Amino acid sequence: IVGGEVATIQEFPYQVSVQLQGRHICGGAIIGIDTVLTAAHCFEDPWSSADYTVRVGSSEHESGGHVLSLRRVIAHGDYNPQSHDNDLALLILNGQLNFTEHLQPVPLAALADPPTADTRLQVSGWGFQAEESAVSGEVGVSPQLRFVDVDLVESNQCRRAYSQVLPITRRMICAARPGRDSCQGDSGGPLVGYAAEEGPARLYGIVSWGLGCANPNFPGVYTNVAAFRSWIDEQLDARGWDEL
Ligand code: 4AZ
Repeated sequence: IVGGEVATIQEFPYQVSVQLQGRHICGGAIIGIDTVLTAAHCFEDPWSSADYTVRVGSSEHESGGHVLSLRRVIAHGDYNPQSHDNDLALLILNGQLNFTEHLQPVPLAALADPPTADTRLQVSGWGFQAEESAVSGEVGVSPQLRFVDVDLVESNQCRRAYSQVLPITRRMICAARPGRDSCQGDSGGPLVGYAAEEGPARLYGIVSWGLGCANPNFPGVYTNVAAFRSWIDEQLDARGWDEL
């Protein structure tokens, strides 16, 4: 998270750290009693699901809360690592979560309620606080969860920004604000929005990709969660039958 502030887990109780062999690699969001939504690109490497865990209920990725192993990883079948299209995966946890003030699911945004310029958007994670961290490799991820406010970038504007780079599909949404962005290590984590003054956070996006971090020419690009509501429901329904 670039240009943000330290967050408590009570403020982002759906935030999880996805870990490979005990090291933070990605964020994720709790969406059900045993279900986490994250990015498919977090699972590109040829590791088995036994090598991954998630830490829930803690604002520190290295301590606190609970660590759970994965029963199953369901990456989207049409995920394209070159175009970043369909960049999402469901993680089915081994065991059920006990919801507390530190640990809560976040409701998914609906296609009928797209974000607007007025939607207050926040992205959270343990990722790099500057793009240069990626180059020097010295700073690395933040020990403490951080968050930042961003604004929706209208899709045509985002498409123009990336016109020489990659297509921005309807399955992506873009967000930016000067000096503020998600960055490496925030991937898979939640972009939530508040449609009204009061009212619950909704999960609008999953941190997916972008050229650099807080580059004024290139917004952050997020998987458009609302576009995958039926895919998510289908996976979770099918799972119910499989496991009977
Ligand atoms: C990454 O490398 C990454 N500024 C994540 C988010 C963004 C850029 C890169 C968005 O995982």
